[in-house]
Amino acid sequence: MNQHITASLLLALSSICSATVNAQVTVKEAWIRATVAPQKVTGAFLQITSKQDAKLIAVSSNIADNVEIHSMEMEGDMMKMREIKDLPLPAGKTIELKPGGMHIMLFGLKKAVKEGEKIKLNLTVEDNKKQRQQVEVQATVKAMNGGM
Ligand SMILES: [Cu+2]
Repeated sequence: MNQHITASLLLALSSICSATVNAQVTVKEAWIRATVAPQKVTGAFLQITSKQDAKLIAVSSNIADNVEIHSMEMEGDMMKMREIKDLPLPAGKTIELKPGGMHIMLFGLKKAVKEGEKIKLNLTVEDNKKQRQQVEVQATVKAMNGGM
């Protein structure tokens, strides 16, 4: 009887532990560039670190119709943005998305985003076992030149 109770307790504990193990992605310094009314596009920036090899495969936000991950690459003399389908997150390495570099782009904004607001971003991260995890991030809206 006692043994049975111990076993189910262990089982319960181990499922709690595996839930914690999945929380392997940390996001810091998330911010979004403020917009003025007619503007339908803006950029989001953050620092993301995964404890395991993983990749960022999607970002969404309830204020935008479509969200893409972009890289900036030189093409001749021009900097060009290109959509990245998945952004590799090597174990333990902090990947920085910042103005002039890789960034998240929000299209079809449903409203202007104002300085000081908090906007929710949902990140989908897939590990090398194809297990997906949702990471919810609160990004702070900063003025046009904030953080540059
Ligand atoms: Cu872009």
